Amino acid sequence: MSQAADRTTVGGVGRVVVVVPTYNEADNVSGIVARVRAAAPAVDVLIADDNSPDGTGAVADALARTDERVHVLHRPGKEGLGAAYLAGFAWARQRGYDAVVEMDADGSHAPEDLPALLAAARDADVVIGSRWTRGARVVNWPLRRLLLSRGGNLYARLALGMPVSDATGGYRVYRSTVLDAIDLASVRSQGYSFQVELSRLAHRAGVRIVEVPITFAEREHGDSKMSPLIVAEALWRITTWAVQDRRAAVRRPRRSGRWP
Ligand SMILES: Nc1nc2c(ncn2[C@@H]2O[C@H](COP(=O)(O)OP(=O)(O)OP(=O)(O)O)[C@@H](O)[C@H]2O)c(=O)[nH]1
Ligand SMILES: [Mg+2]
Repeated sequence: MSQAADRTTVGGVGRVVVVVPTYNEADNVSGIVARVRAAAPAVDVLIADDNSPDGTGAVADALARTDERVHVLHRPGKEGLGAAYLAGFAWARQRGYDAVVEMDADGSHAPEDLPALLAAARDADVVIGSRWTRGARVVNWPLRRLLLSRGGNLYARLALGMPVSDATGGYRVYRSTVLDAIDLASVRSQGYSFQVELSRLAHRAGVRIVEVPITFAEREHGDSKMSPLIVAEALWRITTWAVQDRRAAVRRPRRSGRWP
């Protein structure tokens, strides 16, 4: 492999872009991009900004002007995390990337964990940076957020039958083949149920999903976009999918030898 190829590909994975959705992250975006570029120099970065009123888009443009590996997708207005990621995935697929990483801008997902996620992606189709697997750490999270995440994940796992400990987590690697295999046009989630919906679609597609422990830290700057509406959307969608799955299971013919 030539030196130029070495600088633009991740061994065993290929060309990788980290999609960072932003809404009012002007105080965070420069730091997170610098940390990504230092931790994983071979990856590109795409900031998907929803016309943040605090000027995040202009900060992102300034970063892109000084680093050709940094790109910006300006979207007209706030449409939620799911829509921003779908636009970022489409951007990456149009440009032939082999893998797409999801990462929050607020520092909760440590870029320093990225090499471990990318290493796991050599033998997996989806890698989930997990808060709830052995070796993971959650730092500075208030009790109500811990309970919400543990409870939400327990409900998602039981209701949907997925062997995933952190189905709501948003620090992930998707190989592009997975994004090609699942029907992204069917995705309706706006908030963080987007992560559960993609976990479900990947699980149903039968791809290899692995979890890697991460150190997750509470954001230091800016405001959370988490809201009761986002929690309600997740609960409602998970319940709807669970009912659909059970109905489909009832309709499927039995495989037992006792029945023709
Ligand atoms: N483009 C875009 N990004 C968003 C939107 N909503 C949230 N984000 C980004 O998605 C990431 C996660 O959002 P957070 O507000 O940190 O939500 P969270 O991590 O679930 O909640 P906290 O743990 O409280 O921080 C951050 O980088 C946000 O800026 C949106 O509507 N559009
Ligand atoms: Mg956050």
